[in-house]
Amino acid sequence: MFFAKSLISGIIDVVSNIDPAQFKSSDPPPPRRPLNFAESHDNEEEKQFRRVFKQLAGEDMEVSPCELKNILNKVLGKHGGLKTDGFSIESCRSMVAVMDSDSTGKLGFHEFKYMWNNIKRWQAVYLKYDADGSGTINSRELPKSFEAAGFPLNEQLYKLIIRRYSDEHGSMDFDNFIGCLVRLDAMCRAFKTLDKGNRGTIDLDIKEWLQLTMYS
Ligand SMILES: [Ca+2]
Ligand SMILES: [Ca+2]
Ligand SMILES: [Ca+2]
Repeated sequence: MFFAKSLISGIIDVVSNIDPAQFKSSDPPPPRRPLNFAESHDNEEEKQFRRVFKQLAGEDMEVSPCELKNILNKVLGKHGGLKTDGFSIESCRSMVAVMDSDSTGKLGFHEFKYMWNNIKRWQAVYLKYDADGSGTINSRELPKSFEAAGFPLNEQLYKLIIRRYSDEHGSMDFDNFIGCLVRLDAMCRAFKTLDKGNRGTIDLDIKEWLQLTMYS
């Protein structure tokens, strides 16, 4: 009982001095539309992205957690300036879950493109705010990098994130950084969707709470 009490008051402490209006979670992915790979209004870049997506996603035209893992490890692990021990299947399952707005269990073109653009942006943030050039984001570098990514949090939340995503020396490597931001972005979007009157609070019953937390 004591544990539960202190846990809850801890959460309330953390939440009470946070203003969700400050968070710049990116716009949600546009609703699913029929995939027609010759959409006439596409510019060259979009066409190229569609071609690449077709190859990555395979016959079902959707990116599964396993496909996502291969893509991320192939493409992102190659950058010399960042350290990573590779994206795990568990972290890819989590990223797919929080991005899967149409509940197919995989990422369709728009869901994938949205996440990919965010990852590219956050990769640039990671490299820029790795001030000591260690290839990882330490606890001093974390606040500025998260602010630059659009999420000014408070000290308590940074501590909690370090506990969950960093190693025992407080350093966050690239796959953890991306996994954390994909989740943070998705959770902020979920909050904004549920907070219909922009009151800064939401009401959830147990089923809604579990729906939100168990598929993430
Ligand atoms: Ca696939
Ligand atoms: Ca999906
Ligand atoms: Ca560093």
